[in-house]
This record gives sequence, C-alpha cells and structure tokens, in this order.
Amino acid sequence: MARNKIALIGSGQIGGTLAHLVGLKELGDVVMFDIAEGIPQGKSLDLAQSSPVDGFDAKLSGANSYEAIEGSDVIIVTAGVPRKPGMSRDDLLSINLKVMEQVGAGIKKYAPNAFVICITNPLDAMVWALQKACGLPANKVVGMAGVLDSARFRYFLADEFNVSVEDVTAFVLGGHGDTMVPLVKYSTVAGIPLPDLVKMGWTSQARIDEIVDRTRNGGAEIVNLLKTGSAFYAPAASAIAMAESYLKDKKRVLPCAVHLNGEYGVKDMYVGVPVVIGAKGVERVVEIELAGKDKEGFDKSVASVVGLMDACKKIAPDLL
Ligand code: A3D
Repeated sequence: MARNKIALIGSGQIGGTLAHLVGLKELGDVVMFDIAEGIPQGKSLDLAQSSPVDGFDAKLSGANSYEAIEGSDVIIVTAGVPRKPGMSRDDLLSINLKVMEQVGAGIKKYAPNAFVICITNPLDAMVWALQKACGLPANKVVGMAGVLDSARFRYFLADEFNVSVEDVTAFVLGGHGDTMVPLVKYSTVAGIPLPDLVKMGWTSQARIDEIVDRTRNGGAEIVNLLKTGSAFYAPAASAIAMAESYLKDKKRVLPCAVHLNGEYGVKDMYVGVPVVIGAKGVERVVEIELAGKDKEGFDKSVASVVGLMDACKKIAPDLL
C-alpha cells in the first residue's frame, strides 16, 4: 500500500511540529510548503535527518510552489500572519483572507480529494473562507480549535484532581477562544460528570469556574509567556489527532469547527461542535439539546463568529 501524502501549508512553528509528529507517528510522507524560501526545505531536511535516530520511514520535502502538494490525502493549513501590535482585527482578517484565497486556489488545482484541516486564525472565519476558496465539499474541510480547547480543559482538570489525563473527558462547543462553551455536565473523570465530583467533595464549583476561565484564555496565557509567538505543540498535536482519525477511519468523536447546515439552529457557517471523523471526512454531527446558560453561551459564540464573517464579506465580497 502506498504511503499517505500529507501537505502542510505554512511551515512556521506549528507546521514544523506537525511535520515532526507525522514522521514520529509514521502517518505518511510530508510536503512542507511556505512562501518563505528555504524554510520548508531546511526544516524538512532537518527532520528527515532525525528519522534514522527515531526509526521512522517517511519522505519529507519542502516547496515554494503548489505543484508539490499534488494528490495529497491530507492538507493542514497554518499559513498566515499573526496579529502584531497596532494591527486591527480587520487588518489581520484582510491579510489572512488573501492567504486563504491563495491556499484555496492551490488546493482546488492540485488536491481536490484531500481532507483539509485549517488552523489559521481567526479560525472559524478562516476555515469558512478556505472552504469557499477551495470549493471542496464542506465535509472535507474542517477547522481545528475544539480539540485544543478541550485538551487544555482536560489537562487543567487532571492536574486539579491529580488523575491521569487519559481518564478525563471534556465537551466543548462554540467558536475558538474566549467565547468557547465548555459543557461542564458532559465533562467527566472516568465517566463521573464534574457536577457529581463537586458533590463528592473532589473540588468546588468556584474552582471549576476558575478552570473554565483559564481554558478560555489558554491561548493568551501562552502568548503572554512566549512574547514572540503563540502555542504550537498542543495545536499541532490536536490537528494530528484529527488527521489520524480520517486516515485510519477511526471515527473518533472530536470537537471541530465544521460547516453546519441547520444543526444547532445554525446554517451555512462554521462553528465548533462534536463530530465523527472517519474516512468520509465529517461523517456525523453530534447534536445535543442545549438549554439555559449553555444555550446562551453557544448563541453568544455564534454571534461573534457571524461578526467575523460579516467583516470578511465586506473585505472580499467576490469570494464570499
Ligand atoms: P508562524 O510560525 O508565523 O507560521 C506561519 C507561516 O505561514 C510562516 O512560515 C509564513 O511564512 C507562512 N505564510 C504566510 N503567508 C503565507 C502564504 N500566503 N502562503 C503560504 N505560507 C504563508 O505561525 P504558527 O505556526 O505559530 O501559527 C499559524 C497560525 O495558526 C496562526 O494564524 C495562528 O494564529 C494560528 N493558531 C491557531 C490556533 C487555534 O487553536 C485555532 C492555535 C495556535 C495558533
């Protein structure tokens, strides 16, 4: 059986970590792409030279032209620029929207059968624009945010309870970042929901609230510490979990930004909800009934994504 081909569009901090993980997990051959000359070539050569030490077989190469991604099975997009001091949200949107247009055109031409995972921020708007730009079916274009947000939540909870991260599950909905909605009652330790753990005296509601807050601001906490960039290890690991579920038809239930068509009362936009990822891409949206504070939080999150989409439509009316 031929190896899978995985293209990484953007070879910065996350792109490099993605390539390393694809190698270590032997998920396939890797093409790193970037507009910066030498970066994808240098990183892929460096990583290839680690393969004899770590004992993995993968071809890793770098490119500055889209031809190199031809026939890719999976494409992970991190291309774009981060928000710099003095740059408005609209400035960032207009730059990264142009990047999504270019990337989308490249995918359309060279890899129309790929499963595409977008990571570029502002995530929910960028994955929506990327799907329009590449024209692939919506079930084959998803955004990574929920796996990362729930991993942060799971890590903080495991730390709080002093239990293995493996035994903590978390359920998050909504857009990426401050408006994400962690569903406390569906988050568990070994199947025991958090509200029960509060009753059992394992923790207090106040501590759970603090952990939810820290999760929502998880990205900003790391930016403040790093000062020159944003998180990259956990974002890369999260996208790899999505790619692996697709490539191995694992049918994992993962929170992803997906195109909704009426589910959760939302139409033609990308929002984070739990989905089944298998060989057909997004195979099923897990739709639960929301009420009270959870519904309020979800609606607020959807409204903030609509705000981003409206700004995008003004900037690129031809595309969107
Ligand atoms: P960084 O290390 O700056 O890498 C971005 C790369 O994109 C650079 O190597 C650029 O040269 C390249 N690039 C810029 N324009 C283009 C273009 N037109 N075509 C191809 N490549 C281009 O950033 P990073 O890897 O740390 O982060 C990448 C993106 O992920 C950013 O937008 C972050 O905001 C975002 N991010 C999202 C999450 C989520 O959870 C959604 C988490 C962390 C980072």
